[in-house]
Amino acid sequence: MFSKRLINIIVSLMVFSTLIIRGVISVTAMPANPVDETKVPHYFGPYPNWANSPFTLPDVAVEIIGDGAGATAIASVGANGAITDITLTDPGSGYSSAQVSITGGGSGASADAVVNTSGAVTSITVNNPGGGYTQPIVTISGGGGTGTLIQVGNQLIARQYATDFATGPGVLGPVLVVIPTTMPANGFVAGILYFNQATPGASTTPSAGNLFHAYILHPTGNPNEYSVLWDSGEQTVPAAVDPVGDIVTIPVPNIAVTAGDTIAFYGEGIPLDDLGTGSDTLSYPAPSAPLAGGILTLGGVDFPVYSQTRTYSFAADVVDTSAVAPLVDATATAFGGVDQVLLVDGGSGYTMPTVDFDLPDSPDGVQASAHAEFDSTTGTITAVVVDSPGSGYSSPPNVVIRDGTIFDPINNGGSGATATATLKIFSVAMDTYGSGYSSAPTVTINDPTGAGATATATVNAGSVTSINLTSPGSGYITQGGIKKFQDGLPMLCDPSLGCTDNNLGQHLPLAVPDTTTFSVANGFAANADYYVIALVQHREQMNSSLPPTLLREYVQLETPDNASWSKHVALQTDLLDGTSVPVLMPDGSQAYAVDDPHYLGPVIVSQKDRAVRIVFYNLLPTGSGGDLFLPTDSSLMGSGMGPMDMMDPMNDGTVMDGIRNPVCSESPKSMDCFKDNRATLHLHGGITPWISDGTPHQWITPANENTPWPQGVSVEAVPDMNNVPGVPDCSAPTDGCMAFYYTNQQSARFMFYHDHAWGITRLNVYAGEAAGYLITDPTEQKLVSDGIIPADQIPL
Ligand SMILES: [Cu+2]
Repeated sequence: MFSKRLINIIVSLMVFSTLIIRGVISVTAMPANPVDETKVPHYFGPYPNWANSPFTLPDVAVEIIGDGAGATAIASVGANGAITDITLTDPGSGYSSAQVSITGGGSGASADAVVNTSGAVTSITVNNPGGGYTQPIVTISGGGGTGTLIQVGNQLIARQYATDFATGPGVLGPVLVVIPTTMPANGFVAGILYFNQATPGASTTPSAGNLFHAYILHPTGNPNEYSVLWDSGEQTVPAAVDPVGDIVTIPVPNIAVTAGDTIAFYGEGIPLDDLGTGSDTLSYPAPSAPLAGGILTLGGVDFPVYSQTRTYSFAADVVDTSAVAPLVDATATAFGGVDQVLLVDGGSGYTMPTVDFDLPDSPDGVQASAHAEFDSTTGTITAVVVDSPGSGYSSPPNVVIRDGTIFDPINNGGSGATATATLKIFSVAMDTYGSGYSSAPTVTINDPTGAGATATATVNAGSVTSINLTSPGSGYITQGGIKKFQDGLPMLCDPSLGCTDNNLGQHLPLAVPDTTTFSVANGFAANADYYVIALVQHREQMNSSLPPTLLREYVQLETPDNASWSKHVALQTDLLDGTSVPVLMPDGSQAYAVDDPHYLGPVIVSQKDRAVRIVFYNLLPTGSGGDLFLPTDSSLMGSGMGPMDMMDPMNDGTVMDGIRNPVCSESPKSMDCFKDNRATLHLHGGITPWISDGTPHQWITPANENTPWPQGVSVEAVPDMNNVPGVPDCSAPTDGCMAFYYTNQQSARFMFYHDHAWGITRLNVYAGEAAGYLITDPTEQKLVSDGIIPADQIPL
């Protein structure tokens, strides 16, 4: 007899063996001895084993966090789940610092990222080859740093007046004020600042509620004339928070400025002093606000100057990049191919002219080639046509025009022809990479004759250059591994009493019998246990290292007899594509189960000499959705080709022929093939009458399946199970159900029931079509009552 614990161990071994089969174990080297902890797998030892499965969930994740973007890394895990190495897979860009976050099943690992903020120029890409180059010189400029933040304009303080008051707050007033500023030679404006004065002073109102536009102006070169580089749009001075007032910043999208540029505003709300000092320029009345991209002239008709000495609390944040330079300049050489050949002298007397160029300057360059056109009467060269420009020339190659070739010259042939070549630029090679770059410098290619070539530089500043592992930690799983013994066992339980799940949501449900339908009281010769069991396609998570696995599982259906305690689970068919659809009964109604489907359940517990009667519904998906999700060798007898009208496949001895590409392995399957969703029940080890054995030819397809062979040739109904009130009639070949009668005329034992369909039994059982089956008897009960075997029994 089997105690509950023993049954769990047996069932767990079945689960475990399935898991082992699922992962393809790859071992790079054999362990040196049974306790060699450095190799895998290492069964039953203190360390988990790994199986390289593409289906497993990742465990160790390395994330690089910082102000840049794009840096990625992966971790390697060694013995005891310690991290042995972190490899940078993408350096990313834009980082000034970075932290490394390591997450997963283990703990204690940490690492530092090294960020290169003083970069080198790594490469230069030519965007346009140009032409006509004879002495190309590459200049690399700029790119040296992030600049210095400076503030230009006036002090941001409370002043005599909180605002001009030509108009009331809320009306954009006719005042333009240009603030004198000291802009750097190179830089950009990052923000406009003003003081929001909370107390009105000598004004009628505080700053709040007034409207204005902020501007960045660029002098045109004409006296008092400016172009408008940037317009903030209409701003409303907010309510001040501080009792005196606040400095307010208006963000500016890095508008490039140079010496002479300045800032201005149109409107009111900016505090001012009118103390006979100050150098701000006030224009009043200025009837309309300047427009972005427009031109304004101070003192003109639109912006008359109002002569007063004033100072407004208005300023700008400017990033000064004029002093920025790389620590060490990078240098580079431009290489190209022959652009044109210019004939200097045509010579004379040529009969078979050839053209040769010098070898390229770069060792990986390609020699250019050309041919000459000539006047056949005078033998004078008229043109040299470039056939192939070659590459790797840093200066134009010499051009030699011969009669005949260098190896086979024409004696006393033509002479005197000379020509020169020019280059187009194909590449720029770094000679020295420099240092101290934080942004890409400008690349220019200068030449006395050529033009048009452009190039851009790439720098490595701001990239993560390496990751230093500071602590290896332990307990991590390498990505692609399966960790064993990490999940609780699914425990056997009676769903009518309640089940407790393991950490994966699993339990092993008992089937709960209907003891009244087939009973002496109902006119039958003997009492029997009756179950309605269905087969469905369902996902269940088998291990924390794996995503849910697609399975074919048995489940006990809801009937009037068990409806009082049934969990009323609306069954879903989980499809290979990740979607789910409702499971329907043959009549099209939703199928309900007493419990969720669970791998290796429902377990039937029977008693010796008391029959078990089962109505089995095949509720697998139909059509191509019913094709088995496991690889199916349809050339095996019974698993593919139907019994009639199929030609033997042609053996052409090629990878394309019918022998090697069985027609019934195609999806969707041909109508001539047996369906993959055939199924039956077979009580393994049971003494069962042949009509209920579930022989290989006693399978059935789901109702509504479109097939010439809806059921196997030896399907037989249980004679007294037709026309029983409340019991489905499974006598038709297309009803999708079958009836079974198990005698249980055997002593106590552990068995299981599983699929037996012809040609695909092995695959169906592997896919999950198996569940436990026990018989108990009085002998076993006596052993329990005598204390010989444990009293820890299956609840009955
Ligand atoms: Cu068997």
